[in-house]
Amino acid sequence: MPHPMTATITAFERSPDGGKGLARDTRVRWALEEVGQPYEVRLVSFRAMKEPAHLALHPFGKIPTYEEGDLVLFETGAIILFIAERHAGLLPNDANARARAITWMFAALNTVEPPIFELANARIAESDKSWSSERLPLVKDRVRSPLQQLSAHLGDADWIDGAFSAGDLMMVSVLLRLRASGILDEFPNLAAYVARGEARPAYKRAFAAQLAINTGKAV
Ligand code: GTB
Repeated sequence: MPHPMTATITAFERSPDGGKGLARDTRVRWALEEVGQPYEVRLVSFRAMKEPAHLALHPFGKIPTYEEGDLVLFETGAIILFIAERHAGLLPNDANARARAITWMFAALNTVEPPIFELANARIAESDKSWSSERLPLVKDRVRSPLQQLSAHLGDADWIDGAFSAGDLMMVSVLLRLRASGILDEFPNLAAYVARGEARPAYKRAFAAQLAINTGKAV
């Protein structure tokens, strides 16, 4: 029997990536693993996501959601910030360092992720359009632009601002999606940064848990 305050998150019943860890529940699982909190998972089909029961949790009909007691959250930024503020391990104690870590979470979500999301859309949803191949180089350059600056900022540091934080967790989660495009490898220090994130035991547990759902193998 789970403890009544054990959080429940939602995830794809069957992720389109087949368990590569690219769906956004992985980053929430990772945050929960970093702070050592157990969680339950409720799997949702694409159809159920748009039905009233799920829309009552997530007004935009997406995953992941986060339920803990009476509290229901959506948006991975809000969920991970909630987890990081509630439990030790993802935000520094110093107030300014904490504010900077949160700034990097926003940078990942508002500056780095949008062009990466757009590239995924261009490659998948627009690939059959006559203008797709003409547009793609432009979309890729929009991805590269913040990465050049991020790469210069990171330099040869392990993490973005001192010790590993929720800012790194979010940034690595966002950059992961680029691997298949080859663009991540254009920035060796960012590729190594992502590999460092993936090597963390908490990430490995999160990845294994979502993979198990998509391959039907118990963790
Ligand atoms: N801004 C929201 C957040 O950060 O929580 C975005 C949530 C979101 O887009 N969720 C997606 C979803 O529910 C799943 S993660 N989509 C279903 C729908 O819109 O109907 C996006 C995603 C989906 C699939 C892959 N993949 O298979 O590679 C990768 C990422």
